[in-house]
Amino acid sequence: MFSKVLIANRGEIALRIQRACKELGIKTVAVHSTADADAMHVRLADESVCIGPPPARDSYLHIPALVSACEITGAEAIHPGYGFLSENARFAEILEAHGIAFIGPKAEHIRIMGDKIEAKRTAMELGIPVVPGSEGGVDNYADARRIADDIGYPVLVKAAAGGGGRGMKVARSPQELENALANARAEAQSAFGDSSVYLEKYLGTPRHIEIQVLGDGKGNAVYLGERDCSLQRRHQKVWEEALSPALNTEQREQIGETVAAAMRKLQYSGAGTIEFLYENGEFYFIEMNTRLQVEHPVTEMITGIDIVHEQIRVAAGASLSFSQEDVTFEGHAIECRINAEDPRTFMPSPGRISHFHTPGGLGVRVDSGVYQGYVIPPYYDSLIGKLIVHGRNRVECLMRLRRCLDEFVVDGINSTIPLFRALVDHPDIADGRYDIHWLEAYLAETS
Ligand code: MV4
Repeated sequence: MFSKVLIANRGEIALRIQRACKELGIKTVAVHSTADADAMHVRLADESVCIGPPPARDSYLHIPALVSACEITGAEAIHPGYGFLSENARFAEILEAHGIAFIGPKAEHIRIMGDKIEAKRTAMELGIPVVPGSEGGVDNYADARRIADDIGYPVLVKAAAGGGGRGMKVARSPQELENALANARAEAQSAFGDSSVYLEKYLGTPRHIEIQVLGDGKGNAVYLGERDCSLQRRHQKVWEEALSPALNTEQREQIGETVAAAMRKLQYSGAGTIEFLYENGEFYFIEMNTRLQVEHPVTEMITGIDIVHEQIRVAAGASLSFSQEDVTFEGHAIECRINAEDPRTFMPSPGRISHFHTPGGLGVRVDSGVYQGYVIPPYYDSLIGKLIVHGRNRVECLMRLRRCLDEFVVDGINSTIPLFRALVDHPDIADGRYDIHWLEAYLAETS
């Protein structure tokens, strides 16, 4: 096992990883920009290193500064958290060349999944169901038209380097396809420096359901059930739950076994998430995330498995500490992302938190890196914390969530808490009746 780990991240996820390290008896090194000198992740770490000025590219994304920080402190491994360098295959390779362990998957797997065309091809070869579409990229209208005629309209043109919805264009007819193809290619080129695009059947009203997996790189892999992340705004998740209100046990076991078998074949190492669109009882692979995700706690709450412990153990060369038969799903969990944003316009709201009180009690978890008097800097994402609530069933979970939202106090800045107070009382949410377009439609209706 490692004796010292450097955490190349900030905020709530840096704290989350520190807690796992402490429980495993591992010393922690925090890194921070000059804007984060007063951050909680710096205060609670065993050691800290300032790695640069506020802009992320000069600090949290600055690979030489991170390698130097490891060499100075003697850290043997880096946990990248989410965002920043977490899905950068070159970073994983550079660390390996320096004899520093990367707490994450093999560089090869990060690279494959970073290219959505390669990811889809790999998923298909591994027996995972995918959205009907082009096999590989499409670079001219004639080919696109033939494929679209074959799969049927509407179709979606997607960027290979994409994700997060950028470079995505819908075409409802051959006439629209010509523009969609040109526009998607241009947008992909300017956003990612790669104009490669591919074609898919457009699914109109799916849910976003993702499966959590863990592998040890030696051919052992398990699935930890799914999360329903359909409630999003502009491709930002707002509310996540486990398990999905849309699936029954049989459907869950079937897709879970399919995904776990694929990960065994791939000899996947570490935590990963396979994202699906789910419509009319069918699963369609869209992407795989090769990192720890923001919403991992809902899975931890229903399984009792510490995903970060497992990531660290596996990166240190251990096998998974349990097998699929040991995994059970208990009750229901919901996560609300508390952002420093206006609850209607979602405009960022940095500044000083004058009062901060978090809810507590049975089944309640708050993962946050802020405190009363803390000043939220304007340079990074606006997540200030996550409220995660567990109940023996979904009804109890919602009752408890409503109580927690009433108890939560964040003063001095705007937060998204009022949005969640409205959502928790909405009949569609109470019934679990929502798809990927529900939240944007609700916000438009109630504006
Ligand atoms: C789709 C789709 C419909 N059909 N693919 C958006 C971001 C990217 N990760 C995948 N996305 C979508 N892919 C097909 N074939 C609709 C979306 C989509 C979406 C997906 C998940 C969650 C929210 C979404 C919001 C709008 C569009």
